Amino acid sequence: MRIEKQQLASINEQALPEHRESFAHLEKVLNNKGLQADQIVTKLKDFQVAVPSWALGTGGTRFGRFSGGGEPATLEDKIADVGLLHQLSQSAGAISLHIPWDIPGDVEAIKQLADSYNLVFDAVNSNTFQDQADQELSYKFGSLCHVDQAVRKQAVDHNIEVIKYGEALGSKSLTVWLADGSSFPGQLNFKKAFQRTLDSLQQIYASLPSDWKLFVEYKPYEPNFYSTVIQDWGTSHMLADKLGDRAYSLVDLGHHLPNTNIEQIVATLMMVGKLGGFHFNDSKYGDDDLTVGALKPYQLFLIFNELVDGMEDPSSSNPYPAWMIDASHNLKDPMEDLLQSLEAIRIAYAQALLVDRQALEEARENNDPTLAQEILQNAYRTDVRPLLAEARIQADGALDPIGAYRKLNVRKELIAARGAKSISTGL
Ligand SMILES: [Mn+2]
Repeated sequence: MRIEKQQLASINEQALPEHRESFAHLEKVLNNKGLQADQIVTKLKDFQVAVPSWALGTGGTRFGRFSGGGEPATLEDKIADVGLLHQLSQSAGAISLHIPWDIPGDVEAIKQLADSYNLVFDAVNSNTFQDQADQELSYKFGSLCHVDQAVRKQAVDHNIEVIKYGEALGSKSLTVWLADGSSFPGQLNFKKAFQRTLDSLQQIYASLPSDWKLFVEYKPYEPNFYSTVIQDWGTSHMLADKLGDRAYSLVDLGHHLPNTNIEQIVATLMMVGKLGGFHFNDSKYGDDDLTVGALKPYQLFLIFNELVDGMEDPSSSNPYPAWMIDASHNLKDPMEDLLQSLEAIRIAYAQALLVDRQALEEARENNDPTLAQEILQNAYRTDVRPLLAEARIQADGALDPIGAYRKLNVRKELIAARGAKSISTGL
């Protein structure tokens, strides 16, 4: 399904006068603070977040999965769904593929299809956390860390194959997330497991094209419940540091123990130029993979405050990070959920752009925590949604993406085209 430009324009028309009014008001408020609304709108238009190919279907839990209708069963359908999200939000201009769930058959046709929706291919993701039907050796006891050299080789070869698919599509990075670890004390030799993982990653890194980056993701627990080989940002950083200049850590919001100070991790990694990518989601307990901003929008703002600080620091050698939503939805329409996540990410980004960094630094130098809090919360408590809406309007998107999605009966149309029982590959 493709939405005609005219359809969106007529849906937008009704709410346009109200938007113009609230944008003009906000523009004035920001102006009084010495901020240019149009500059922030431009930054918002440039801020694109990748949608992973596995997020378009209804997610499940280990207790079951309640599929919705009209799910994309093929890579072509998934690209079409991300295309719709991008058309509505003008902020989902990239797709991140998971191999082997989404192996491109006809690469040229896939590239053309993505291009027709103005989508590029972001990081490719390997999968050595589950066994595939045609797989020779099992990953039950790990992949890159496995005690058996043959299993490690199979996992390394898989990652190299994923790089090849990514190269054909124009991707420039590989994300490695490992489930490797142990569920019982004594099961694994921690030191040997780390060394074997490093050795395997070094082999993958050696196959990385010269203009590519390797992202090492970390996670404290699950699916293993006693130890994870790459358990935290420090371990991920040790590996990235040993691998070389093109290896980076990747921060996934849900991959921390409760109440971890993620913004501090972000600041520290950017300080040493080693934050490569970022996965957005939200959680209350663990890797809940809930809608971004659903639970902790202030934490998201504090994280963006550090991200913006790192990105705007002229002395920082950190590359522009790769942004991706990494969430799974078992109740909502996945498309609506992704639209909510895209909005929450950009709200936090826009709020972080409002922070008066000079005044904040002065407050810090003066040991004035009260003023520092005022500065941060003044930015956080500003309703920046008219800036986001303006960015969308200027880019021919929807004034109200979810409203437009519902008015256009997108899900109903997708069910009509794909059936009520189509099931998406993935989690
Ligand atoms: Mn992730």
